[in-house]
Amino acid sequence: MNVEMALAESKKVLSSKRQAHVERVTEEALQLAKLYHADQEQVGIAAALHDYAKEFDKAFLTKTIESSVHLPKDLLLFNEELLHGPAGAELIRRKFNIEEKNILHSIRYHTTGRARMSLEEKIVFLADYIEPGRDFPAVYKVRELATEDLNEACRYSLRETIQFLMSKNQLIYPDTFHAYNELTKK
Ligand code: DGI
Ligand code: FE
Ligand code: FE
Ligand code: FE
Repeated sequence: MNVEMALAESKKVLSSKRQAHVERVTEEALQLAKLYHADQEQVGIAAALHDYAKEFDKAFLTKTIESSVHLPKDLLLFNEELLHGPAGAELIRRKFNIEEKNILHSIRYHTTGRARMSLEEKIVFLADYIEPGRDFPAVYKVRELATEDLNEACRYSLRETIQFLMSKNQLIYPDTFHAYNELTKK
C-alpha cells in the first residue's frame, strides 16, 4: 500500500464530493507531516483512508464493530458519527492487511481523538478539521495554530467540538474528553 493506492481505494467507495474532501485532507496532512517531521507514508495512507467507511450503512458499521476483537462496544451507544473511524480501521486491517498501528490508530481515532495520540494521529486528526474546504468560525484560528503548535491546535479544536456538541445537547464520547484533558493539563 502507498498513498496513491490508498487514494484509489477510497475513490472506489466514496462519492466524488467526499473523495474531494479526502484528497484535501491528504494534502493538508502531508504538509503538516513535513512541517513536524512525521512519517510521510503513514500519514498519507491514513489520511487517504480516514473516511473509507463514511458512506457504508449503519447496519454494516455496527456489524463490523460488533465482530471486532479490537473495538470497544460502547461506540454503539453514542453518536452514529463515531462509527466510521473505528469500523474503517477494522475494515482496512482486514481488506488490505495493514497492521501498522500508527495508520490504524490515525484512522480509528480521527473523529474523537484520544489521550496519548502519536504525532501521526494528531496530524490526521487536525488535517481533517482544517482542510481548505472547511469553513466555520474556529477553523481560521486552528489553521494558524496548526503551523505554530500542533498540541495547542488539537486542544483548541477539541474544545470547539466539545462546546459545539454540548450546545446541541449531543452526547460526547469519553475519548474526546480524555484528549482535551491531556492537552490542557500543564
Ligand atoms: O467524517 P468527517 O465529516 O470528515 O469528520 P469527522 O469524522 O471528524 O466527524 C466529525 C463529526 O462528528 C463532527 O460533526 C462532530 C461529530 N461527533 C459526534 N460525536 C462526537 C463527535 N466528535 C467528537 N470529537 N467526539 C464525539 O463524541
Ligand atoms: Fe470522518
Ligand atoms: Fe475530525
Ligand atoms: Fe474526514
